[in-house]
Formats: sequence, C-alpha cells, structure tokens
Amino acid sequence: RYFCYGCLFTSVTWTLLLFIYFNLSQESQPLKNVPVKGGQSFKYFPRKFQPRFTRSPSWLQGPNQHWGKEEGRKKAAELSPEMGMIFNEVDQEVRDVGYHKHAFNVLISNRLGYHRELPDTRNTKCKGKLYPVDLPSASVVICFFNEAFSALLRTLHSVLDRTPSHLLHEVILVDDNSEFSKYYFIHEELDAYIKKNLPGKVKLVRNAKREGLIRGRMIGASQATGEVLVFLDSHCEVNEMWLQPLLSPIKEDRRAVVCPVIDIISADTLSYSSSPIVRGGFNWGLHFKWDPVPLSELNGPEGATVPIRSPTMAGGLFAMDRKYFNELGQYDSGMDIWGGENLEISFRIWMCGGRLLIIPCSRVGHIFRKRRPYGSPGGQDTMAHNSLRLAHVWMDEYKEQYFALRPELRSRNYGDIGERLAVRKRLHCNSFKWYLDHIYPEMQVSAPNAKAQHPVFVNKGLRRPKVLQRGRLRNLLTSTCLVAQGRPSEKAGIVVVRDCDSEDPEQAWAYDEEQELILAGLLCLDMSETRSSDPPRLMKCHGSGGSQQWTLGRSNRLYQVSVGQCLMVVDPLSHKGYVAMGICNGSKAQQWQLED
Ligand code: LR7
Ligand code: MN
Repeated sequence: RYFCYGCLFTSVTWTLLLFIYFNLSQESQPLKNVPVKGGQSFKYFPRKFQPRFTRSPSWLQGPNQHWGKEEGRKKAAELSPEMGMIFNEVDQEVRDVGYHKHAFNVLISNRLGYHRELPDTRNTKCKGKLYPVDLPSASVVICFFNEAFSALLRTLHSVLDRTPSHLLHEVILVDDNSEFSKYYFIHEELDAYIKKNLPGKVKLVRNAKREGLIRGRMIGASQATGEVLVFLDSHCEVNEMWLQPLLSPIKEDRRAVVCPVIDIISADTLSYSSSPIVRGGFNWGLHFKWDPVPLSELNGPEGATVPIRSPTMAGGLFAMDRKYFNELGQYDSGMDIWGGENLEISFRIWMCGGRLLIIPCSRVGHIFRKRRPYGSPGGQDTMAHNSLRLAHVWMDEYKEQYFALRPELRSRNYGDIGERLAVRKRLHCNSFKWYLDHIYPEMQVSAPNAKAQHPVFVNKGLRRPKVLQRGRLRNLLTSTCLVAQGRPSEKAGIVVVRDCDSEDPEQAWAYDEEQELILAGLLCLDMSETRSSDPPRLMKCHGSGGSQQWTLGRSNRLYQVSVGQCLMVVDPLSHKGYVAMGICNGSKAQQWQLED
C-alpha cells in the first residue's frame, strides 16, 4: 500500500489556512456586532472597510486627509461646523466606532490633532494677576482606560505647551490596562511616541490589571516626586496660565486643595466654551451636583477672581500638596473603577482640617459626555459599592438619608473599612454634622434632592435663542416639504416630506441663532448621536448644540453637525416621503430651501 502524500499535503495546508483565518478574524469579531444598552445591536461596516492587520492606522493619529494641521490649530471657538464632515467610509467608520467606544466625536478629535489654540475664558481681571516665581513644582497624573489616542495626546500636549517648564516636574500617565484595539489605543504605540517625541518629563506606567481610576491615581501618585500632585482626566485641555493660580494657594497653605473651573468641551463638536462659575454640592443619593455660588463667597473688590470655598469637588481635576495627599489618607483603595471617591475626598478634606477651593482664574476644559462608554469588569455597580463605603466611614447618622433613598443597599456588603476608620481617628476629624453645619448649610436634611445636574444647564436660565429665519422647508428635487410623520407631540417622531401647504402651521420651521431647527414652535430636529443610519426625528430641544445643530449652507444643503452628513430625500418617486442622512454630495435630493 502506498501513503497518499498529496492528501497529507492538502489537509495540512487546509488546517493551517483555517487556523490562520480564525486567528486573524478573531480580533475583528467582537467589533462586528456589539450589543449596546437597550438590547439593540450596533452594526459596524463590512469587513472590507476595516483596516485589518495595520498596527498603526493613519486615522488614529491626528488630522486626516481633508483637514490639515492648520485647520486643527485654529481657535476652538472658530472651528468650522463642518469639521465633522464625512467624505468616505473611513470617516464614517471613525465617527461611528468613535461614538460607540468613546461617546464623543473622535473624527473631529483626530482632525484637531494634538495641539490647538483655545479661547481664553478667564475673567479679564485674572489676566493682570501676578504670581510668585518660586512656586512648588507639579507632578501631573493622568489615569486612563481605553482613551481615544488623539484626546489623550491633546491632553498631554496641552499640559506641555501651556506649563512653564520649571513648574512642571513630570507627567505620569497611568494606563489602566486599556484593551488592545486598533480602533482607539495601542499601548506600545503610545510608548514609542513618548520615547521618540517627549523624552524626559513624561512617564508611562501600565497597570497589570484594570484597577479603576481610584487605585489608578494612587499608583500614579506613588510614582510621583514633584511637590504638588495635579490630577486630570484623560480628555482635558488646559488653558492659558492654568497652573500658577492653582499652585499659589497651595504654597500659602499646604492644606488647601484646589480645583480649576472646568470649562466645557462639547462631545459632539469639540468646541471649547466657558463654564459659569459654580461650586460643588451633592444630593442624598450621593451624586455630585453643581450649585450656584452664594453671594457671600463672591463679594469683595476682586469679584469673581478670588478662590471660592466649595463643599465638594467634581473629582477629576484638582491639585494638592503631595505629602498632604499621603497624610490625609490618599484615597480609599477599597473603592473600585468609578464613582464616589470625589465625595469621599471632599468630606475628608473639610472634616479633617483642610480646605477645598475653586480657583476662578484657572481654566481647564473637559469633554462632557452623555454616557460613560465603559462598564466595570464584572458588571458591578461600583458607584453603589463606593458610596456605601463612604457613607459608612464618613456620614455618621446622616447615612440614613442615603438609605432612605436606597433601602436595598442597607444590607449590602461593602468590604472592610477598618483602615479608613483608622484614618478618620488618626486625623481627629470633625463629625459629618459639623461639615453640614459649617461647610454645606444649604443642604436640606430629610428632603432628598433632585437628580444630579449637568453643568451646561446651570445658569442658562430660560433664555430662548433668537430666530433668524422662518418658513417651510422645501426640498428642491421633489418640491415637497418637511413635516412630522403624524402629529408633532412631546414624543419623539420621525420626519417625512409631504405636499407643501403654506397655511399649515405644522409645516412652519424656525431656524435660530443656536442653529436649531424648530417645528411648530415646539420640537427640534434631532439626530441620534450614535447611529447616523437612523432617520432624523423631532425631539425636545436641549439647547446644547451637537445632535440638534444644523447648518443651512452653501448650495442649499442642510448639514448636521454631529453626524457630519446632509439631509436628503431617500426615494423621490415613492409616496412614503422618507428622508435620511447621507454623505454630502450637492445633489438636488439634498437641496432645501427655507421659504415663506
Ligand atoms: O476603570 C477606569 N479606569 C480609568 O483610568 C475608568 C476610568 N478611568 C479614567 C478615564 O479614562 C478618565 O480619564 O478615569 C477618568 C475619569 O473617568 P470618566 O472621564 O469616564 O468619568 P467622568 O468624567 O464622568 O468622571 C467624573 O467622576 C468620576 C467619579 O469617579 C471621577 O472623579 C472623574 O475624574 C470625574 N471627572 C471630572 O470631574 C471632570 C469633570 C466632570 C464633571 C462634573
Ligand atoms: Mn471625564
């Protein structure tokens, strides 16, 4: 009998090929159809558009083909609303995967690059202030998990660009065991970038397992050797003269813990805008919230430029003497991933002899997202776990206020808090009642507060933006008009085109200075932030741009800012009148006129 060498060769080759195929396709597998909250699936692009096997896709790294460096360097406030325009499938993929993975517009972030000018949002009186030259040196600690490369690099470069080098001792980046992904982050690449471009002051450490931002910061702090620790989130941009006003009160009093004013970087447009001056509070659900600053704090000849006492901090951005941070008990290392540590450190600072201040002359921008794009490794509610620990250590009898709102947590296990109770004892801290009486007298006991407030809406009041133009919105190809499908109501609904009727009040659109399109004086034309394949719909106006921001521009196109596409009639011959978003191409189906 003879052996079939041909058969052996064929089967070995096939096995090998199959093996290689499965291994290589593994990486893109989970990205193809990722479940999102609410049970729907998020469809990615067909595999041929996925830049497979490239370790360094060009679009992860700074501006891409249509926007050069110069465009990105322009002042944030003057950014063209078309910065997010989608030209091809790669742009589309960057945008959609970016929103899914990061909950902000990564396409625009990449196009901005790593450096940009920012509007100086300080009160003019701040600009004349002088600070001592011999301030303590700072170690900036930035902890991150799965951060978008361009956002992280812009954070880092903004610090390097805007900090006098004698004050910047070092920057410590703590990679909290970010997952390997060609879509957002490759640790080795960041390492290589730093070694090549930023030797010296920037140090990168990587956690062997995911620790969460609380232990992550403790790890960063333990490596630091500067006199002051400055913590930042990984999607910030520091503004002009940001550090000196923070260091100066610490030099005067080592027990002063200071926060900059947190300016707003829009998650949809990346535009940078000034935040009103507010201070930190909390509610009995143990959620952080912003409060107006009491007049008593703002008085004095210098007005809104002097430090403001704040009952709590938002958590991400603050500076503190390094030795004092250690003396005061760092953080509670029994807290996981995200949440609660900001109230814990705030209570601890005030109750144990320190002061927590907001410094109006120091400005740092932060990308505010509508949701957190990651969970905890085991899916636990870490906010509840962490809040429970803080309530048991710091809140004395007032923890009952929390349990009244969260009765299910009363019997829940929160681990060992012995070390934290020892900290409280060692530092001879005041009671929680003392804190409420002296630091947060505004807090209502027993009447639980409302939900946490987003800073964007604070002080915005009831001002309605000015209407610039009114009329029907007619499509130039079909000569039909954009209306609500069914009656416009408080509920979300899609829009379609129907025969124009100049008498019909439900075809009346208003275009205002915030670039909103409002139908029948009631609802705004809105695009879902995550899926540009969804049709546009009518929603309650939220007043913060992005998904409700449209430009009525060149060649009559109706361009949607956060989606990067143009509104078009889908099938001009059909009576259904469906409209959708599509890549802007100037065709008649994409031309609209706002007319009487
Ligand atoms: O497992 C994780 N590991 C991390 O390193 C989870 C997160 N992180 C990093 C993350 O990459 C980011 O740099 O930790 C940082 C904060 O996480 P975000 O940006 O997802 O959270 P956030 O901005 O909603 O968080 C606010 O509340 C948190 C409570 O734990 C922290 O205190 C954040 O620092 C804080 N951010 C701010 O205060 C910025 C202003 C926001 C407001 C109000
Ligand atoms: Mn953040």
